Amino acid sequence: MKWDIFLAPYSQAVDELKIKLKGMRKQFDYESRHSPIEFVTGRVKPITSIVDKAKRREIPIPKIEEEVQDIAGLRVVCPFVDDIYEVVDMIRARQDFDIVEEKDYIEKNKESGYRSYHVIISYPVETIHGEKRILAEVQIRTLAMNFWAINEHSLNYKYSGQMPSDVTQRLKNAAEAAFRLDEEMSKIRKEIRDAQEFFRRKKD
Ligand code: 0O2
Repeated sequence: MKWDIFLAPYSQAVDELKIKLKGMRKQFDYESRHSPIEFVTGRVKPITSIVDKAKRREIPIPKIEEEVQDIAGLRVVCPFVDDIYEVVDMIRARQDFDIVEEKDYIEKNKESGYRSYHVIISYPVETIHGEKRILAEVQIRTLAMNFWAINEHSLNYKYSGQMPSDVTQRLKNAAEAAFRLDEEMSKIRKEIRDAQEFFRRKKD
């Protein structure tokens, strides 16, 4: 497998999608409107993680392209839960890629406690040999969900997937606490927005 050649279109897709999604945020700023996007990140999955995932799922190398959907990964982090659905609607309305699948781990969180909304897209990359469509995963989550997921991911790495049961339970509790924080923040959202508007006007 020539990984450099294989990964080149994924890398291009991540770069392009980062610009496009960050562009959405900027447009809200230009119009002085509350942005449902706090920040955007993106990465190409490291080769070792691609190979590990393929082994775990018994995916043969030629099928990786089709079956590992998150080689190109984008993350959109939002202040509030409602913002996630606003971002999903904006993604659905776009004409520059197609949605292949949506996974709502917010309505139904994963066993670990993980919450996020995933949109799998088919993205056309222009290459010197013509158009190549690749799959990319856009994870949309709140700041609180992101905080939880980053910490859980590090712990999983530390324990190589063999997490002690007390840590697993604490993480589940923490996931519920993060979700309650999101709910409370949503309730006082109008006050927070008014305060942000007040500071913006003062700064101008
Ligand atoms: P990494 O290291 O982030 O790249 P499926 O066949 O649909 O059940 P699949 O294809 O793995 O499984 O998709 P899924 O479950 O939607 O997960 C895709 C990615 O979402 C993961 O990639 C993680 O980034 C994130 N994710 C899913 N579940 C969890 C979780 O319990 N905790 C955390 N922290 N992140 C999660 P990778 O390849 O697993 O990992």
